[in-house]
Amino acid sequence: MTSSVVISGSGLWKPAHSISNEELVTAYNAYATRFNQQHEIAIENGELDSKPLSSAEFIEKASGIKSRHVYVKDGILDIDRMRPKIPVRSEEQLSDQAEMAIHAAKEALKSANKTAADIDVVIVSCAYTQRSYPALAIEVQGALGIKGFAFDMLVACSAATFALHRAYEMIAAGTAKRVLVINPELTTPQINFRDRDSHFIFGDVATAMVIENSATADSEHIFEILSTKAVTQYSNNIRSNFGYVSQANDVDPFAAENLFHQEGRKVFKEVCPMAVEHISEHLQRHHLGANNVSRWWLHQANINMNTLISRRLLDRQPTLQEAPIVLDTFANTASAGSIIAFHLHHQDLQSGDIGLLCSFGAGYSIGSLVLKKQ
Ligand code: CO8
Repeated sequence: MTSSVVISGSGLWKPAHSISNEELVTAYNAYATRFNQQHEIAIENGELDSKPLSSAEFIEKASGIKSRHVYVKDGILDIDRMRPKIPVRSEEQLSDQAEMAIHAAKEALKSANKTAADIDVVIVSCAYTQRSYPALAIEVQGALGIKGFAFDMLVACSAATFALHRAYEMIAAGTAKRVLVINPELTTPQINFRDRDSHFIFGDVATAMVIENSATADSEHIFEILSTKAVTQYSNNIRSNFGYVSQANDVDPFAAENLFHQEGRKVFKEVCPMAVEHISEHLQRHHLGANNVSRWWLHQANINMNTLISRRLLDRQPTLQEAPIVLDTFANTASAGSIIAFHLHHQDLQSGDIGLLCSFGAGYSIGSLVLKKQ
């Protein structure tokens, strides 16, 4: 039997805390109402814009999101703070994101039927890392007792799929035996909870996958990676300007313009056709049509985006079994969304079934993998 590159296990860790749309909107509206009262005269004189009120109904209709998991809830709903209160850890302690990563990594190792001794590469890939160095991946490698090498990768919402591409290439080239790809998406510290347009979008979570050669894979659910495809196209429509140069710029690194912000409608209009074209071309590479795909593990930013993309591909509305939605309870978890969808919805597939894993988001960036159940 010829060898191939496979996903042999996956893991998911979700924080114990969650916030419903109603809780989030109550806090935001209390903040906005107080702001408008405090600045009544400046608003009347046209010197300041009033803060518009948010609505739980709008959020669910526009995005499909009902609630989100958060690493730390304390502080987010406090209208005098409106950001999570994450206690600082000493340099001797495990960092927050490394801890999140390890939870997901352990589950992925278990489901792949592997131990830390079997892994020789660790990639931590996500939208943000909480420091520049030492790499979180090396911290995770050390904490798990993994030999070999480790590195971090940042590609916003496509960080997970792009890291899977690197893992696939390393296994195919024989430069690694087994790669652990982990996505600790700690998004809440970068959310502007005072911004009505984006306060509801994100949640925190960690996911992980083990990639190896089929010759060594012996887990219950094994998915061959038939191929990978990536594309990027520069856009200013989703930005986070927070960065290490802020000190030299003499700007507040946490000012609104440096936190996550986007032109959501433009993103929607521009990314959906890109994703449809990308996925069609990727499937054509294998002489497959959309109707040959049994499972769509799509990026989880907005239910209306997923509906539009899958309708254009299939010429019909897919069932929830075909194209699972997890963003209702997880919200947008940056690069982890499609991996959560895979993790929770792959066990029922039969040998030979085809699945498509795809992320799309900031950059813009799109990454996909065509998978076949063994
Ligand atoms: N409550 C009530 N009304 C609202 C609210 C609210 N919370 N927010 C906006 N409105 C209003 C608007 O002001 C507008 O009013 P008006 O018509 O009077 O101007 C009206 O509702 C409609 O607004 P929109 O047209 O903006 O509403 P949409 O239907 O487009 O929905 C969405 C907004 C949900 C943001 C939608 O556009 C969307 O999801 N777009 C796709 C965006 C996307 O996928 N972005 C990817 C971001 S993630 C990424 O790639 C980076 C990951 C990095 C991680 C970051 C961690 C922090």
